[in-house]
Amino acid sequence: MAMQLRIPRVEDFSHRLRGPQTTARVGVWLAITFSICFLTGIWSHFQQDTPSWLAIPASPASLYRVTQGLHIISGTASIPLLLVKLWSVFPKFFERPPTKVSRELVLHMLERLSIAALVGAAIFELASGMMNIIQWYPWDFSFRRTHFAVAWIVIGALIVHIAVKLPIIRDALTSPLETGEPKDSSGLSRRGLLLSTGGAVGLTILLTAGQTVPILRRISVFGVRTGDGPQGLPINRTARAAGIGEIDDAWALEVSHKGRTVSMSLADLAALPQSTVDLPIACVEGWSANATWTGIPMRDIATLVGAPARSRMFLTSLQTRGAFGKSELPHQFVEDERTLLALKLNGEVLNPDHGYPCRVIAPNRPGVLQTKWVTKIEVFA
Ligand SMILES: Nc1nc2c(c(=O)[nH]1)N[C@H]1C(S)=C(S)[C@@H](COP(=O)(O)O)O[C@H]1N2
Ligand SMILES: [Mo]
Repeated sequence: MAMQLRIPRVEDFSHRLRGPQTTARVGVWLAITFSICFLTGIWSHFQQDTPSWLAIPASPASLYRVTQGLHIISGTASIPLLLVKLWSVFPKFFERPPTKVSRELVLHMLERLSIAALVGAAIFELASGMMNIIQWYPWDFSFRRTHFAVAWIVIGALIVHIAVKLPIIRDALTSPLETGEPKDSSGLSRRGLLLSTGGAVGLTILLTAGQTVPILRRISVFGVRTGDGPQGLPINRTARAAGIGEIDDAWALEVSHKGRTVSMSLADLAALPQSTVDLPIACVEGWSANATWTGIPMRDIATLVGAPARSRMFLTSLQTRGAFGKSELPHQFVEDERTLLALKLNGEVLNPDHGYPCRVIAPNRPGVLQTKWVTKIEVFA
């Protein structure tokens, strides 16, 4: 018997659960999660790479914890939504374009192109975000810059897509959910399909939100770093992974301002007046946790070298490889009395993996800027 090979047609996929009523409703949810993800993503980018016209406030202290938690949760929740939405429109992939060169054909091609851009960019964003969370970088480009750039493609193509489909969307949302003859034997209704999709989204959230919401910690098995680390706080990168050797008595912190340099041993630092604050570490990868920190207010370090309390600082870590060994502390953070050069975590001397002998901790900062193993501070008025 000869097998007939042919490209499938739209009709070959007919399934009564597909159709605009399903697609539009899942689409509304996807538009919501993508918008949250986009806005919190732009915010995160600005917190790490602040444009000169923007001054990130030090309060509320947990702002970044909330925005970045939302970023990761809305991104993760988008995955089941995107899968169901793609399934619901999949047959359209086999739609034949108009055969004659015409205005219709041009419009058809433009519409297909914008959808290709949207789907491609959306999949790229979700996949690269997930890979960043598990710290797997099988690429050469800068994750953050690329993730940021492609986000604009997603949101631009999404706006075009919604505008083009608006009549269909409006129709689908106002027409009854259950229409059309059952075409197969599965007993699932559209309502049932939407409810299971909602269930999958809820489960995804439950399984990931625990990395930032403490009461969910136990059930969030998908959370990458929900586990405790030393001193009750997860570790982003261990001292060994950062190439930090033994800290001996020769260790000293160098603080400089206008050509004047003060060198301080750990004993010198411990002899200065100490403050204790509760502040979170909020990693860009979505995990966050509160902790109690004890150390010297950065503003006191500034005044120590004759600089005003409202100064800027450049911090240098003992870590020389990688991009995380340096950070800048804008003046509103130096001035804030909660910003510390921390020597202790949860009542104990910093564990080497948490930045011993000293690390910065400031309110409302992405974790990546809470530099560990600080060895040099340059103060600028
Ligand atoms: N020198 C240095 N500081 C660093 C890092 C690093 O890799 N090197 N990681 C940062 C990141 S991404 C986070 S989330 C926090 C985590 O702090 P913790 O490991 O003490 O929890 O440290 C930050 N400080
Ligand atoms: Mo981080």
